[in-house]
This record gives sequence, structure tokens and C-alpha cells, in this order.
Amino acid sequence: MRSEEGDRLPPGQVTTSKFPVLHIDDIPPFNAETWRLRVKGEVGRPLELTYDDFLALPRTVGTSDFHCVTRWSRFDNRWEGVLFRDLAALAQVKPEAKFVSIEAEHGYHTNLPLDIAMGDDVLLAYGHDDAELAPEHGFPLRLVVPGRYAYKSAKWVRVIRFLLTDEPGYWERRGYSNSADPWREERLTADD
Ligand SMILES: Nc1nc2c(c(=O)[nH]1)N[C@H]1C(S)=C(S)[C@@H](COP(=O)(O)O)O[C@H]1N2
Ligand SMILES: [Mo]
Repeated sequence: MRSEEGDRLPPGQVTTSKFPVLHIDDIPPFNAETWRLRVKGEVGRPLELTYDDFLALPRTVGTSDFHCVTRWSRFDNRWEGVLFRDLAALAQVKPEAKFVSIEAEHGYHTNLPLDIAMGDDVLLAYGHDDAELAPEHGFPLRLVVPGRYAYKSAKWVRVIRFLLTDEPGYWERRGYSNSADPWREERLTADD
């Protein structure tokens, strides 16, 4: 194993080379005719993008590690998609916006402070490890936030809403840490 595993593995985590699948509810169907990504809230230019519109945006590829709060970590995921901050710039996010709510199919949602969401490793991904993202991993579009536990990495994203104040997401309302920093082992609300 790589000697730097100790530097790369957050406390209490175990590496896996498999890619576990974890989500509430069923894998949603995708219809390219009706699918839209909506960007709204505290923006100067709300967006409503078709999948083709989204695929035409500037593409970024980034390799990062993925840490689930249930203690598995998967190293060296090669994600392909659009930088969250490029999309935020396209929507002309207002300077007053401080948080973002990421809303997915089936009512799953999560929340981030903008300073995290605007990081240079945060992607809206449609590709993984040189293939199209698999349906069970969030096709057509998922968020990837390597610096936070993976419940922040919403699969099947449909709405991005910029906010003045924070709005806790699905797991964040059910006892999981709002900040979710794996390096500080913020697993549950009490760990914050
Ligand atoms: N829409 C949606 N996204 C979700 C979830 C979910 O239940 N629904 N679960 C989260 C959790 S807890 C984890 S660990 C990761 C798992 O991603 P994977 O199934 O691609 O490994 O997805 C996150 N994104
Ligand atoms: Mo998770």
C-alpha cells in the first residue's frame, strides 16, 4: 500500500477499492427531453439548462478521494464534469450569497457554505474513471465534494439554490454533522 495512506486517510476510515452504492430510494429514471438543471436563489441570472446545455459547458477533470461517513474511503476517483464555481459564475451568484442548497431527485438535498462549494475540487460530475457516470452513482449529474463526508456529494442533482442563510439537508436534519469535515471526524451533530 502507498506509504502516504496515513496522510490521505482521515481518522476512523478504511480504504476500499470497490465503489459501494449508498442512497435512499430508487435510482431515478433519466429523460433527456424533460431533464433540466435549475440554478436559482441569490443569482443575477437564473439558469435552466438541458442536459446538452450542461455538457456544452467548460469541462474539468479532477482526481480526488471520497470519504463516506460509514467509514469507507475510495482513493483516486477521476471525476469529469463542470466546476461548481464555473456554474456559479455563469449564474452570476450575488456577493450576499453565503450558502447553497443542492437538491436532488426524491427529495434528497444537502447544504454547503459557499466557501467550500467554490473550492477548486468541487465538481458537478457526469463522468467517473474515464466512463460515463453509472446510474447508481448519480447519472446524469452528481455533486462531488472531496473535502466533506460523501452525504454532501448529492447524486441526481436537479436544483442548485444560492442562499443568504444555511438550510440543513436530508442527513444534516437527521443528526449528521452539518460541517462534515472528515479530517476533524465530524460525523454527528455532536461532533461539530
Ligand atoms: N440523491 C442522493 N444522493 C446521495 C445520497 C442519497 O441518498 N441520495 N447518499 C449520499 C451518501 S450518504 C453517500 S456515501 C454517497 C454515496 O455515493 P455512491 O453511491 O456513488 O458511492 O452519495 C451521497 N449522495
Ligand atoms: Mo455516506
